[in-house]
Amino acid sequence: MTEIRNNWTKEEISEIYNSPILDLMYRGATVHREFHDPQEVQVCTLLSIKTGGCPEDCSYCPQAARYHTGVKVEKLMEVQEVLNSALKAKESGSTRFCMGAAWREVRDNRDFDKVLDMVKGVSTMGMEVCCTLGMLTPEQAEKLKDAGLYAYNHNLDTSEEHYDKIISTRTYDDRLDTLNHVRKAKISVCSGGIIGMGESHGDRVGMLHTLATMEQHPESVPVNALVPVEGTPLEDQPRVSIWEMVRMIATARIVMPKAMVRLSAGRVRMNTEEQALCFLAGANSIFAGDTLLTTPNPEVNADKEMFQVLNLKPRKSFKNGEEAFKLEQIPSAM
Ligand code: SAM
Ligand code: DTB
Ligand code: SF4
Repeated sequence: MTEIRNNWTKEEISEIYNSPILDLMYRGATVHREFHDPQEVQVCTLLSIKTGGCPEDCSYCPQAARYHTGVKVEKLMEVQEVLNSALKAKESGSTRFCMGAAWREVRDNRDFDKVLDMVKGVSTMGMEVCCTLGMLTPEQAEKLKDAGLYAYNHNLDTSEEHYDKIISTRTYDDRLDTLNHVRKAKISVCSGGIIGMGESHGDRVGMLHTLATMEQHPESVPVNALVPVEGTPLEDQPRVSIWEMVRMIATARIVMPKAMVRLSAGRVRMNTEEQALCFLAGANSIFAGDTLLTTPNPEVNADKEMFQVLNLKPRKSFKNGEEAFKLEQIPSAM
């Protein structure tokens, strides 16, 4: 029986990450089978509710106002438009709907009130509703929780050491603070990162170490491969090999056995065989739909075919319902 540990050392995680690839995949697959149904993959949909014009300088991001990327700046979408999209996502089989805004932080204004209405609306549709809106105060986290928010995405993106080479307009501690506010508001935590931004293997291990030594692991860990976008400082980064993606996924699975490990950005450059390796290693979620937030994603039909070929079935929503309940019971999260 594998125990859930929060006392991993960097050396232990590094040893796992650097183990022979077939051993690593086998171990990831084994832990995966102990905690999850390996045939199940959760299908999620992303919607960019507020696109572009962001004041931050994240070097990977096509939505930062300071880079010339061709992303058109748009104001916050209307509530009804968002609810229509959510309904379509549900009808096409998604069980989690994530709304993203190109904001540095949430401000207490009419736009936030609209987002609260969007959250209320989507949560009544029976999907897991997630938001990614930048930094939050404890009070804003509470308001989102009261509106019915199930999960909040806020990625660490990379290691603490590499962070200031990627982003200068906020700190790693800012990121951790928001994650704490989310946890305290009893919202499910979604936090992961991106590989392929010039980081070392040690940086990848460092990021996983930060996540895996949190008092409570994030319930959801997205692993993104950089989608290099013309006009961003990282436009010329070489593509990461599939083996690096597999290493990252298997290590995340082994050190955070219960988490949903999400094969996120970068699938558009992977074939079915490569994605199969990721599922084998422990990934159990994808984003479906022709676009992620602003960049392309595999066609819905191609994903349907992949599910058939790999005998995968979409996972139902709220299978971690009991986890959400447990969150209420943790005194330190009060
Ligand atoms: N503005 C909010 C924030 O930064 O937290 C929410 C939206 S932001 C676009 C959400 C996440 O998308 C980022 O944390 C990053 O991990 C991921 N992302 C953005 N651009 C990406 C890219 N080109 N390739 C891979 N992942 C990317
Ligand atoms: C995450 O880790 N990946 C998703 C979701 N969380 C919000 C976003 C990927 C965005 C890729 C770049 C784009 O499409 O703009
Ligand atoms: Fe803004 Fe988020 Fe993009 Fe950074 S990742 S530039 S905060 S939208």
